[in-house]
Amino acid sequence: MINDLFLKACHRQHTYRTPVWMMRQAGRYLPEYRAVREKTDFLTLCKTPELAAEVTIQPVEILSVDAAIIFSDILVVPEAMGMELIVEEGSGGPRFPHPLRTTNDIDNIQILDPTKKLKFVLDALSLTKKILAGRVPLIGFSGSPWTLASYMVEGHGSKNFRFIKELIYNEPKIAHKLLDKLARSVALYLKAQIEAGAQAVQIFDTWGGILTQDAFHEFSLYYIEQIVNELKSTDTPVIVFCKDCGHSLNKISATGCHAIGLDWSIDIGTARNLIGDTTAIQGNMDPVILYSKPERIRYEVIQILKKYGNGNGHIFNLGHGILPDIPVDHAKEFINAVKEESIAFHS
Ligand code: 1CP
Repeated sequence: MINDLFLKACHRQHTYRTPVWMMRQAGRYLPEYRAVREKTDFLTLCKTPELAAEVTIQPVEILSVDAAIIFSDILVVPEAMGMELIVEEGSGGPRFPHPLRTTNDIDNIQILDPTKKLKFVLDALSLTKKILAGRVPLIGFSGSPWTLASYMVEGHGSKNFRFIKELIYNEPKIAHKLLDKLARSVALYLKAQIEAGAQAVQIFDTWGGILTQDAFHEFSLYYIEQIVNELKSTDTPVIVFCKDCGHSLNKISATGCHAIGLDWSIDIGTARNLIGDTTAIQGNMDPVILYSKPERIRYEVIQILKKYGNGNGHIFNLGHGILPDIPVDHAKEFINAVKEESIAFHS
């Protein structure tokens, strides 16, 4: 491994500077990604290992990030469990035309066999790892059971999540049945990704923050903890990113994950004090700051480095995915600023 800063930071070991990567770093803001997408629809790109590997490596070559994240999507999991998935070009976005709305629908959902149904992701990981040849570590990922269930029951992104909330409040046992199937499936999926070459895995709980604290613990974090436990024997770093869940950092840390992903709504210094030096922290610049002038981007990077303070266990990232129309030069300034300015904090 030529650059293992990211893996060292996950384990809270000493590094000479803070490693940095960006959620959604393979994406539309890169002209090279748009060139591939002009010739290929989104799901074909996900399902063709050579193309997925190509776009996974683009930000490593163009921006020199310290980790690659496999190009895929969280929504291939419900598709592999038997749901039809449609991704429309343009503003439509991904959707499930037949969302889960009855007990029968939920009973029909099959536990995932990743080696059969998501072999394309595993093949993409093996191929990408081979091409990377140790330049940077490769991250695998999955949606959390709660976030996947939200899409499966709503059918698409939602403003108030009426249907999934109706399910947890009116039929909690049935909601738990679905979440249990998803937790087993995600654990099998992430184990298979690790076997295929993923050197760390991230669980995206994009919609954990729409719940009350109690409901978050019961319907989201409980299942994330099951998955973290299942992965312990692999000794592979697990990053848990629950967006808008600053209220539960101690509980997230108690799952035994190696790193907590932070969104920008919580001060990273406060988060570090709360968690103590037991769990690494990943984050947390507001992705919208990348629209501002390069000098301002650098200033904001320095503020986060100062708030985290001296020492190990910080993986720099945005607080959510990079937006599709960010100028590439601004993304480069972000990466370079972290690399240059963080050395002072690692004496
Ligand atoms: O090319 C395109 O225009 C499609 C846009 C796109 C991309 C680039 C989608 C559709 N997915 C992706 C890739 C993707 N998705 C990655 C790639 C690896 C990387 O570089 O980071 C990852 C990690 C994801 C994960 C993902 N998909 C999440 C969790 C992270 C997050 O952003 O909160 C979620 C919620 C999705 C669902 C999804 N996929 C795509 C869209 C537009 C959405 C959001 C749907 C909605 O809520 O309406």
